[in-house]
Amino acid sequence: MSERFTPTKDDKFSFGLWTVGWQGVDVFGGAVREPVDPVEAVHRLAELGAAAVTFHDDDLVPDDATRQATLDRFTAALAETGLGVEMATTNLFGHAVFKDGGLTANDREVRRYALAKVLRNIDLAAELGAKTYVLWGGREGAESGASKDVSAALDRYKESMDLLCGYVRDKGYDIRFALEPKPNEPRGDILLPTIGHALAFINDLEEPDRVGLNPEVGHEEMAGLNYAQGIAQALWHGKLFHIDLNGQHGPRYDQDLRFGAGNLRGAFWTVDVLEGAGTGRRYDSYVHFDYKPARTEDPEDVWGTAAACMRNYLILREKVRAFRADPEVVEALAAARVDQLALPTLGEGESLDALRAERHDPDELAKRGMHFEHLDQLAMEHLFGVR
Ligand code: DIG
Ligand code: MN
Ligand code: MN
Repeated sequence: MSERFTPTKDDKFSFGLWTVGWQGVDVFGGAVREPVDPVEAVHRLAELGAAAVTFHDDDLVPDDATRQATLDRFTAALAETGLGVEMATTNLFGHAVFKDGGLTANDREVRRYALAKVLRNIDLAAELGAKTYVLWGGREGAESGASKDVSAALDRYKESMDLLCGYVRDKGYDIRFALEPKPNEPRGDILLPTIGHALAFINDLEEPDRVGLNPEVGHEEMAGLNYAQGIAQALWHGKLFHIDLNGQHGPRYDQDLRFGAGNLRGAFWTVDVLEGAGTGRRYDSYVHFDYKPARTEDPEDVWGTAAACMRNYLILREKVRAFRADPEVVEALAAARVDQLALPTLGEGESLDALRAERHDPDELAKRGMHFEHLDQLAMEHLFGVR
């Protein structure tokens, strides 16, 4: 493979242990691959050029009997490779106890167990230097209306988030929380299903500044939404704390394809937004992948899929930079009046009366073409690799 798209730690790529460790299970079939030792994952990902790893508690320390020995081996591997732990999260979805969720389970004892499980892994996250703690409420939801009092569930979600923020504050941990929306699967309908729902929820927390988003490509696309537009709004709110990149072909089951292997145009615009998209509001945290190597792949192929996630990002980043630097694109952006959108509608010190006194001819205004298709064709030709 060419040196041109070889990742380095400066690219800040990171992977969940559960990704390369995915055993290929699906609803209709069991494991096709053996579990991957977290220590092997650290070494292999470091060799591929990743900068960090992330984990659920159960990915790394599933039981107390081996907890300390595993942590000793894991931290030794981090030291040997220079890989960091940039994010951690809790598995509140795998064990049967969470069949009706964790933090919003109807069963109060389950909620208390879930909260304690999160608190324990926050301590470990802080110990390992993670600065982001993700909460994906995959089981927080329902299949039927009467079974879940949504208002009460949101009260409990808020209660938990406020308690967790208070805990991090009192402990002095340098950790921020990132909520990960998803519309459905495994629950029929999941609470906080999209970026918009999660942003609104965060506003009602006691310490909203401690909570942001970890949007995943496939989850917004499952809801029929535009991921690039969603993360642009999250950036606008100052809430894009983390990202889960992967691939998805629109509204269907959660495919968790390697990055770039789903909606490729969407991946191009996603990288454009993350890189600053001309607006300068760029994402400067880890480029994290949450994908699942296909069931068809053998253990060695899995590492190739991880390399491909990073390679696809670097290829698209080069294309996006070429697009933004292309003089014909600069011209086409001006013709599309994209720069005019950055101008306040009301002039400095201008009164609304002055604005209302202006006379406009809407029929004349309507004749102004926007030339968007030419601009989009240029983008596609960069994506095709012919510019
Ligand atoms: C699934 O999209 C979720 C879980 O893998 C995990 O809780 C989170 C981590 O980013 N994404
Ligand atoms: Mn995810
Ligand atoms: Mn997913």
